Amino acid sequence: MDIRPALHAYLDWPAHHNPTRAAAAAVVEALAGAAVELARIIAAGSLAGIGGESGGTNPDGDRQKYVDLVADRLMRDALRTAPVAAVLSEEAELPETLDADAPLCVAIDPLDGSANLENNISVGTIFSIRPRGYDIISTFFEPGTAQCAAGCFIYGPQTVLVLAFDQCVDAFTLDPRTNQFVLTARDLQIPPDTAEFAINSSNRRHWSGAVRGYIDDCLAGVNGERGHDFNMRWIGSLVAEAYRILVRGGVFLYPADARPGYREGRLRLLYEAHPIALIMEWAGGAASSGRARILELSARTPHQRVPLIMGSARAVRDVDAAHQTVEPLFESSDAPLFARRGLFR
Ligand code: FBP
Repeated sequence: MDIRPALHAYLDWPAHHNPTRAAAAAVVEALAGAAVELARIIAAGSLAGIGGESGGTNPDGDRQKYVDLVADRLMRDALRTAPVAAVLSEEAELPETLDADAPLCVAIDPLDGSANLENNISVGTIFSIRPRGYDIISTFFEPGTAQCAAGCFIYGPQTVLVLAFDQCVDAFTLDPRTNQFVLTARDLQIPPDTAEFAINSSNRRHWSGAVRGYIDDCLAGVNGERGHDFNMRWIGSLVAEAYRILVRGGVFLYPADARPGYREGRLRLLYEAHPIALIMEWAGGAASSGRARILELSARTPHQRVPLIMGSARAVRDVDAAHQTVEPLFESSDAPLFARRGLFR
């Protein structure tokens, strides 16, 4: 007999003890409903008739695909049915107020890495849930420790929900026969040590000395400071990288680099780094900018970027240590993140 609970049963059980938890459960369920529909559309690929670019750009200037807009609409519509005061989406300039009296705020990347779809590579929806503060908009500018739950849907060979909830990280697989997410891995734990790193090394010449030093040591293998050989992976899809790390450990780096527009890294703090950092930490791993714990950072703008190093705790600690011993490459930069009163000083 299959005794693995479906998402609804998993979320339902102690809901009445804690109103914030019950509200967060309702948000997760609403998003899961939208994810079922989005998974169906993604699986149909060009047959779904939403390939190609919409002609618009998102607030970061990335060209939007039709499927980005479809994902945004699906997730927003779902959140309207849940106790959500405001939603901040990657696809819109500013947060949208839904029900000002509702207890939660949600930041969401409706379809992360949509460029990967052309190559049939896994993509995802990433979400971050936090209790609404007195002022709705300022809620989004609280540090990542304010999150009460977070997760990501991965649309790949299987559609999987990774959920950080009740201080625990569990994984659910979408059963296409019932359209239900079913618990398939409980209490994921990231091994503290790893022999696998992930970085886009085509940017090596733009990296800081700290990142270059760390990766050079990994590449030196048994002859380097780490004392063992490393394997390398780079999928170019944040949710897929995070899931691999949850399953078998590893360290992922998307650092700041010297390219124009990358002085604060590439990934967005509110709907990429914060939720993924919560997942990492609750699974026993770590997430850092190299200079600070991601969960202690607050955004100054809705679409703020941040360097992200995440994964096995000791590897993240080693990257942090490299940042402490090597002078920052961007010392003279006027980028706020590195300025004297920036986030990291
Ligand atoms: P978008 O948010 O712009 O869709 O892209 C994010 C992302 O695809 C991440 O998932 C991935 O980690 C990163 O970009 C890859 O970046 P690059 O192409 O610079 O290696």
